[in-house]
Amino acid sequence: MSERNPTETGTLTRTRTKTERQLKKPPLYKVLLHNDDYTTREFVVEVLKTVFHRQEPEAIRIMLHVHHNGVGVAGVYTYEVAEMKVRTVETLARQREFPLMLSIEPEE
Ligand code: TYC
Repeated sequence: MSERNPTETGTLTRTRTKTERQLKKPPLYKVLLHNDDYTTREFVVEVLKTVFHRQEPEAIRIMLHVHHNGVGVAGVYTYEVAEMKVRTVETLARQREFPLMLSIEPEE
């Protein structure tokens, strides 16, 4: 369907077809976990399972990646969800007096 609508300035606008319409995806953000010397491996695996919905083997793999490389991706989300994940994990970590650090960065 392509209706042409003249405007006062003479510009033509056209209604977009369904395939032409931009089904815009929101920008996505990585939630990064950072290594430290005090947070236990068990706690990191637990948050990866409970907050980031990882299965145990994947949680262990991510935790070990962070332990050996200093940083790793816990999950990828919209900005608001990413922020909430970070706050939730920080709250859980501080309750246990762990210094666990997280950050958010845009996905390519
Ligand atoms: N390096 C910690 C230890 O040896 C484990 C750890 C892994 C801590 C990942 C934080 O994001 C982290 N207990």
